[in-house]
Amino acid sequence: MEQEFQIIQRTAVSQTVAEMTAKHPCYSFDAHHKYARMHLPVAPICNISCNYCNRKYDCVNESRPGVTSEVLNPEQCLAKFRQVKQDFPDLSVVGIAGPGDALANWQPVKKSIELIQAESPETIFCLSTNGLLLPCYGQAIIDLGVKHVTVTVNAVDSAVGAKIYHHVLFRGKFYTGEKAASLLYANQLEGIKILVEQGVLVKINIVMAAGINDWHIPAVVKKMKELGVFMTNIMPLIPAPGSVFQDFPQANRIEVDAMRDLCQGDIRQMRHCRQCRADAIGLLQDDQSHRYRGVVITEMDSKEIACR
Ligand code: CLF
Ligand code: SF4
Repeated sequence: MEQEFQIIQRTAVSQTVAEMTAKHPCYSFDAHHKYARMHLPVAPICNISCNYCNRKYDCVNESRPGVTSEVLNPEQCLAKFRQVKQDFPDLSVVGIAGPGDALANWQPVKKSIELIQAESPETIFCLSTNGLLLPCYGQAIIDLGVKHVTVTVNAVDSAVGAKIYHHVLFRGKFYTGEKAASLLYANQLEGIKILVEQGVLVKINIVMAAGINDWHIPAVVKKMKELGVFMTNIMPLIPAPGSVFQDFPQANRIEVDAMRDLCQGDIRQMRHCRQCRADAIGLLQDDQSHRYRGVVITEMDSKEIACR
């Protein structure tokens, strides 16, 4: 059977990116036992509203709804990075996965990355986004040297998307229904193309919601394959209390695995995702974030979130 590193080499644009990816605990199954990642909770604002989200919690596109993360500024992120790096010599990746959207908070995100890059050029950076602002910031992400970006794409059809997204706020305008869903999807498409064309390895997260988009997921995966993404990560919906979907059943492991098996023929499937927190730290299977909390600037407050 083909070894994982050979598969990565085939997809990555260069040997350097392949070697980085082999140390990325989410992009490489083999790496997740050995290499740690840390998330910088530097992105509190979100610009869309997913029906499975309650903004009192972290972004559900990458996280399990739980207690709210603290939010740090870039200097605090650097201080926290220094501390964590000392404790985890195998820390390979610094990611930004909320608690809102990485690109809706671009200035602090960029500054945090630059501060850490200056001190630790070997660190791999990773961003997670809903993709709405990818056409605006795709080139800036590339210029910053980020090679790993996750985009959550739950639908490639505006009628399906309209059941998942309550609204989208873009360039000062508020969109709902199919208009919101088609705008989001158009921007995701444009943004993913920009990234893939310039050698960024794009991972697609798909939240599987029973009766809403589960039947549609194979079509999403096929479209993402066409765009040249690296892998898809089909994740079960975890209904956040207080969200529109709070009473929806959560897909069980067998259903999610069956969907991954179905889509495996099209594209590589991530199967070791832990739906971790916006301030997660450590090996995927052994989160140590509780040891590093305490520098709180603002508790997440829905009144402070731009899109609500
Ligand atoms: Fe973080 Fe996400 Fe980067 Fe990984 S998490 S920004 S790609 S470094 Fe990983 Fe966590 Fe799953 Fe995300 S296990 S929720 S896939
Ligand atoms: Fe919530 Fe925004 Fe993440 Fe959707 S993209 S789950 S609305 S934080």
